Amino acid sequence: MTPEINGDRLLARLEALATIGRNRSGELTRLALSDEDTRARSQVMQWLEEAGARVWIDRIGNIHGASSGENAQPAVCTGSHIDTVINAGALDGSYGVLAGIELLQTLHEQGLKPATSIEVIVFSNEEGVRFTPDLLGSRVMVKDVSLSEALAVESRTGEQFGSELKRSGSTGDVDPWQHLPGSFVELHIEQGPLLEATNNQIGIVEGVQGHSWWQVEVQGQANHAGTTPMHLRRDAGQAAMRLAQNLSEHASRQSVPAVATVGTLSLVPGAINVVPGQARFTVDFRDASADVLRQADIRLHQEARQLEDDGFRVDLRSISRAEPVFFSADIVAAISNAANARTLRTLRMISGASHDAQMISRICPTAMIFVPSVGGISHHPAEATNAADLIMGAQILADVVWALAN
Ligand code: HGY
Ligand code: MN
Ligand code: MN
Ligand code: MN
Repeated sequence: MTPEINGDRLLARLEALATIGRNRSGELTRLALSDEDTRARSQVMQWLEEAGARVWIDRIGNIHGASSGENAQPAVCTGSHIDTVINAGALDGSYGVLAGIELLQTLHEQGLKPATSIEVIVFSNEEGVRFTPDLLGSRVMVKDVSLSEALAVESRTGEQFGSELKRSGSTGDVDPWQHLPGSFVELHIEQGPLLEATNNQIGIVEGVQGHSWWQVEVQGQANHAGTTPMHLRRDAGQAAMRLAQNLSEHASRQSVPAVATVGTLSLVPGAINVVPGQARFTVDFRDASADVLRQADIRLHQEARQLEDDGFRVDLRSISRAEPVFFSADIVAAISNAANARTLRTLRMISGASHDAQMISRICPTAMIFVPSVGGISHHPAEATNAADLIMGAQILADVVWALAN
């Protein structure tokens, strides 16, 4: 028998979690290990305890909550993250975490014990906004990044990840790789338009596209904006915008899902009447093909060389990279079976966003479940999913995890 989750409790908790980190103007921001994230972490640990889970934190700050099973097999794991981007929506990450906790709580209340234990993992610093690279908790778990490297990562304002972990009281003494999942299923909102556009209820995610993130610095010559003739300028702002435009056009000429985004840009000194002497910006490339992703990197280097030929100095620094992954056919089949059993309309798809599941898939059979995003909006306050879809997605997660654990 599959346990039936309590959808109303899930919705109420999503709402409660979304009040943590909301400022007076109504904006929700919980950057990794900020005071807001720290408060949300305590709340989530409290809910895990209420769900009867054994709760611990590992040395990179991932929170674990496990319900013990009859056997000693590695746990069937689920989970996601509760850190957010700036001015975020309420669902990205939080939904998967709270749906996992809802399953544990349901089992606890109904006195159901799985054969293999079921565990919820709340990964630290998934978003990578305050501390780059992203997916830090899962990267350390699978040894994509070493623990010491991760603890030494610094934010743009100079705080160290390790010190912030201590400050937030989030340091555990278990190595993240000491206790690994036997399988992993992550539930998430789609964050894109496909499910809604095709009128489907559940996305069966077969893989995640890769990403390559860069920090770029263009050095020109600052000068007086009124007196410096156009042909005598070395305007770093103009150069950066030209480069950004070329990357964007290049991505547009590739086939979907190739994308290129310049999401941050700052000009130095940053004054209305000064030709910018320096431009700093980030580039986010994504593609489902490792080859196309590499081509995008090469393109960036070619564009940088072109600017250098024009008299600028360009510095390129790779700040995060993840290769495209393809998920386990077995877990994908388990999701498909669960959705079919409830006669839901499903779509097989590749995730455009990054997720901890793409790291965890290196060490155990993994796949993801998506629910529709209204208007395809995410990383934005308007991020939304219909209540019925949220509840159904969480029930499918429960069905799949329960099936895998028994
Ligand atoms: O940026 C991403 O794809 C994710 O939301 N971390
Ligand atoms: Mn996100
Ligand atoms: Mn997310
Ligand atoms: Mn002057």
